[in-house]
Amino acid sequence: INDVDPGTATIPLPQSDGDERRWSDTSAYARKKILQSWIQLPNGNWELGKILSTSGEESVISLPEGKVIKVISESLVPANPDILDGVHDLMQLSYLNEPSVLYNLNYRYNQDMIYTKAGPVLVAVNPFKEVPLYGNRYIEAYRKRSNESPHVYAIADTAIREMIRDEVNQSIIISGESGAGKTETAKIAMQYLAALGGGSGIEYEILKTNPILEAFGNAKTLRNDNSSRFGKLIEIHFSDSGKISGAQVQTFLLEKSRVVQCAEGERSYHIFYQLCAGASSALREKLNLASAHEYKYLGQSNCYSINGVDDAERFHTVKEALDIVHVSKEDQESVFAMLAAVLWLGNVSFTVIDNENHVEPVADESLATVAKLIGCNINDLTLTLSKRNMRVRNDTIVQKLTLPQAIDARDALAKSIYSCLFDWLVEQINKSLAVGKRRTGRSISILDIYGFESFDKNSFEQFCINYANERLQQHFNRHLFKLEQEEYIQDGIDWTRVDFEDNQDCLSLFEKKPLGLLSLLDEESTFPNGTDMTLANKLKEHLHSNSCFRGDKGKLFTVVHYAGEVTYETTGFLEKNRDLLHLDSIHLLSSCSCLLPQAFASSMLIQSEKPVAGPLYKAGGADSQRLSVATKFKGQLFQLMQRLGNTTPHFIRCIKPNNVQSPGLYEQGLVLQQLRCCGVLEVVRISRSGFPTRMSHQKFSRRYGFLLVENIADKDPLGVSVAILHQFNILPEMYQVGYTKLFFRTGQIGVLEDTRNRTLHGILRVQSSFRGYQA
Ligand code: AOV
Ligand code: MG
Repeated sequence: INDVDPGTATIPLPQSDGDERRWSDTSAYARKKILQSWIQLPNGNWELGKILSTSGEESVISLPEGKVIKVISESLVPANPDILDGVHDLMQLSYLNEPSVLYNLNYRYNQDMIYTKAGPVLVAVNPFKEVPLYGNRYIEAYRKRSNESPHVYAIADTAIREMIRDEVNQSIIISGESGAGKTETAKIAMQYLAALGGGSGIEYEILKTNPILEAFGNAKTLRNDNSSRFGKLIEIHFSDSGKISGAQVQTFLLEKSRVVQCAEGERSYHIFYQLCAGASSALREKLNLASAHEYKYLGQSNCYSINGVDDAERFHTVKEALDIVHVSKEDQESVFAMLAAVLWLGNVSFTVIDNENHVEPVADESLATVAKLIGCNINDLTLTLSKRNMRVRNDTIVQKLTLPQAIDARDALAKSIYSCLFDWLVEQINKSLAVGKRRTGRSISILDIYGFESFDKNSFEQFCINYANERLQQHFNRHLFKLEQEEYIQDGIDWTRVDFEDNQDCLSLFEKKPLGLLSLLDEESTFPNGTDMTLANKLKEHLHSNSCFRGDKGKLFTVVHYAGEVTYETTGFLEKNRDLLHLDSIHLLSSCSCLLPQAFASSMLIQSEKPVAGPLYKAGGADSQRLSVATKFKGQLFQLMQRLGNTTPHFIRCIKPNNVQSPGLYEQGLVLQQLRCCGVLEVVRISRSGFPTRMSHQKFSRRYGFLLVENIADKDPLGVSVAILHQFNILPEMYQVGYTKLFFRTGQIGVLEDTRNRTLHGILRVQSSFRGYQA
């Protein structure tokens, strides 16, 4: 919310009622002053036209290419005077409508001004190229507050100041669709905080967590060449003196399935390709490492490289970063060995051993290498991949595996190894970052999760990712609408609470018990005979009347998310939700001689602590000792929201201007859809329909007091303020007097500011500073 900035407030605004979107909303007075209007072209895009004449029903408009058209006046969407082109804050727009917002963002985007404020929210439009906005010179300028252009740096700076001033922990919450720029934005915020320094190089270590976590947790998807496949909250701790004293990383639900399977044109985790491309010949020999093309897990998606990315070079960056966060060379080598083991595991093939189609792994190089790398007996590995021990009451039954079962067992093992490794790395990072062991000071947390995703085919991963985004959206809504209104109430102004539209219905669809998506999914996951089809049917049976749900044919169902509809296919849902790891695999992982048992113990504690009979997720539900993936995730998200709830949030909304990751391409429709679903316009609207301009009584009386004709010598700031308001005939509905501040509707202060300037310049009638506009 901006205090009045003398540089921008001199605009003689066509007086609006505060919230004009359409022609019909404007007053007759305002209409005469509107010179330009937005015209929607058949392709949906908006174009700016000059209003040549308007006579009641019809208006004549000239379009840029010289075309003159007639339109129904009612369809005109008022455009802002040119002087408002590219304002820093959307709240400054006289006419707040979709085309005006789109235009403003585009105008700035074309000049590499990718950041714009939307009231309290920072909007960041992904430039898909390097923009000259970062680095020490900029950091310094924002630190000194000599650069007022909206920026992530400014947000980080405000967070620091508010943390110190209010003694409250802060959070920077970054959201937006996949590929919109969240992870880059998070890094830019970290860069600013790190520049504060800490001592003992801790700030440097914090920055180095990025290449590590990205190598192991990011991958190329169809939406983003560097897509985060996990959620991340990094909490940066500060000492009382405002220096960085340490940090802690928390991660959420890594997409494990990518290790064994990914879609055409996508890649598995970067680190696999980096290892294959960058390992020294000594390491290659030690790990019996082949090239990426020789591994089946990497080969199935037909994509090995990313434009402009040198995997070998990245590998060295990752190794250096591991050095910096104190992962020993030995441990690094063990990590690489585990990665190689995963790759070789994917090459293990099976052969039929009897006439009931039972299989056994082929005793080839792949199998031998896996056993060697993870440090287990080759027979144990063979058994794990061909038989399953099941305990039924007090007996142990040995079940031989068929080919699909054996492949599942193999893939489950690969996924577990990888996810243990990931958790282990995070643990090592945290050990290294926990420098200031006593956490007495305050913290700033930066949240960067995977963005909302909608592909042609959406599975369990998208289901979880989009659910997380739904939660985050609620946090955003509640906070912005609540916060705004609380300030009014605190200052005692007359304000009728505005209820806001939130996404509670969609969240309830997920969370309601017992008939919500998550509960039904869990229930079906406990049925041994549950299949993807029975799950789909169950969802449709119980949820068909929910307005956020639609049952489609077969295994398909659609959820109406805040960001749009997504159709999910239940294939693999049950298996991924159960995330079954058989007893045999658990034994194998906890007994081999590598870093896995240690990693396994910490990351899979819940499972290994109480070995459960047979499939871990037991029929009956009641005595399932292990939480399903979705339920665990839900718990994590609740915890996260609680943690964030105790902080002062700063929101950044990343916007993706095109779907092809190209610079300079701004697709109106795509941007608009994101602005709409993120509620950006609504935030501005709520902020505007309220009283977005605030000024303390003191400041107001100082600034405009000299304009008064009456004697004010004996008046206090409040008295002076009221006198000013009267002298200038500011309509009572246009302002509110609070206990400490004056609150104004949009544009009101402009009149005063204008008079002040004219008086200061000694002229009564300034030439209007903007083109073509008659004052
Ligand atoms: P995401 O985090 O929002 O997607 P990223 O932060 O990975 O998106 O951004 C995607 C790509 O956009 C980056 O790899 C950069 O090429 C480019 N980019 C984003 N922000 C900037 C910037 N400020 N300057 C230059 N390039 C930028 V996902 O993780 O997929 O939801 O799950
Ligand atoms: Mg990301």
